[in-house]
Amino acid sequence: MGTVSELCASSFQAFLHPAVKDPPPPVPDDLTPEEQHELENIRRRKQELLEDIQVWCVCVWRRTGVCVEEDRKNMQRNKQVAMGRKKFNMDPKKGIKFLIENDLLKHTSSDIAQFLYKGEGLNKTAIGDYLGERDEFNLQVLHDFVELHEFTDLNLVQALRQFLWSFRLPGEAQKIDRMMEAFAQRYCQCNPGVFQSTDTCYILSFAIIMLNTSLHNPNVKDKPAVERFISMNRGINDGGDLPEDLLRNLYDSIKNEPFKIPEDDGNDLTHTFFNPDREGWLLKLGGRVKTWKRRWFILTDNCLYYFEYTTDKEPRGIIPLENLSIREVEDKKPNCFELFIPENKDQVIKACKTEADGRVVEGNHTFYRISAPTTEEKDEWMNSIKAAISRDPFYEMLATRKKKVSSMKRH
Ligand code: 4IP
Repeated sequence: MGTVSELCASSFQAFLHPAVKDPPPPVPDDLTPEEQHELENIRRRKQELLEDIQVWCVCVWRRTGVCVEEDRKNMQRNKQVAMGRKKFNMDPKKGIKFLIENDLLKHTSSDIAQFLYKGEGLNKTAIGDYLGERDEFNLQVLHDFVELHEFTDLNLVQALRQFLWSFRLPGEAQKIDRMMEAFAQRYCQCNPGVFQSTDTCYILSFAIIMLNTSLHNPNVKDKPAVERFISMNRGINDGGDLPEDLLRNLYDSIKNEPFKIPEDDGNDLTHTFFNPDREGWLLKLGGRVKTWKRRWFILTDNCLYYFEYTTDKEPRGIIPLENLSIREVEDKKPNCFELFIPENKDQVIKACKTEADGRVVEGNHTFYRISAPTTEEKDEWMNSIKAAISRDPFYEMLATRKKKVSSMKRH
């Protein structure tokens, strides 16, 4: 006996190409009329069954045919989605464009937000980069993305944990500002009445992130106690104080469990907000007179100080890093880098120095060229200085908001 599929195949062939019907075999005449009648019934039934089988086989064939086609299409689609994800991880905008062009994603902010929120196979740094973009469409995606988070009845630390885990916060201050603003708005929308304003929520969120760093980064020696956390956040609720219980709970939550940062490669929030200060010997080129001097450098408080000896109490010079940029440069001296004012060649950098007679005067440098003893030290100094430079806007952002909320009390 043939298999079902063989039977189907032959029946199907028979259905498509019906053979010229042979006349039915004669009914044996040694049968009784009842038996002859029975035989005819059996033959008719057989014929009906054969026809049913043929119809059934066509359906099966059609269905199987469609399935195969659908499987093929699905496989193709999955392949393209995987390719889209890869492209997204390398270049988020290109990846989204590819997915839209191939009808794998609708060109609407809500569909893209869903795609990012689901995040399947997506790199969280790439998600953060896409959400941080400033154009109108991306801002709408950011808005829709944040709306997908459900923060109702979560305390601020729980909500931050969820939010900061859904993508990797980019390092750029303006991007962080937009994202944290969107977060604060959503949190207040889900939990009306907890804070007087979204600014309060925003400021407290930053305070919590910084607390996380202070408590869990081994480079930060000064671990604030809960009282300090409470006093640091005085007056942030539109001029009034937040309930102490609420602040204590948030403090304990962070103390007991640090934030988890996606794709933690060491360049995390901890490093964004607090960088361990650096000190060491470097060579510095003079301003007007181009002589190299070996100086003891200390990086702290967003300034670079240099001393003649490590034991000197007064620095020979102070370079505030605000508004400066840093780049690697080639020189006869090895491992050189330079501090400069971006897009400005001739402007003298705001800095001060101590003259030989003890007078403190303004510096004369349009750039500060510095040489490190080794490539590694050059990289470390450059990274620390870069972080110190980029750290400043956070404080500015926060200071602006703090001013705003504390002024509310007076009006
Ligand atoms: C000096 O050269 C030193 O390099 C000074 O560095 C430097 O001041 C002077 O720059 C430069 O003229 P001489 O000692 O050979 O005279 P330091 O102060 O570390 O000794 P900076 O501003 O780099 O501190 P000008 O710009 O003053 O010429």
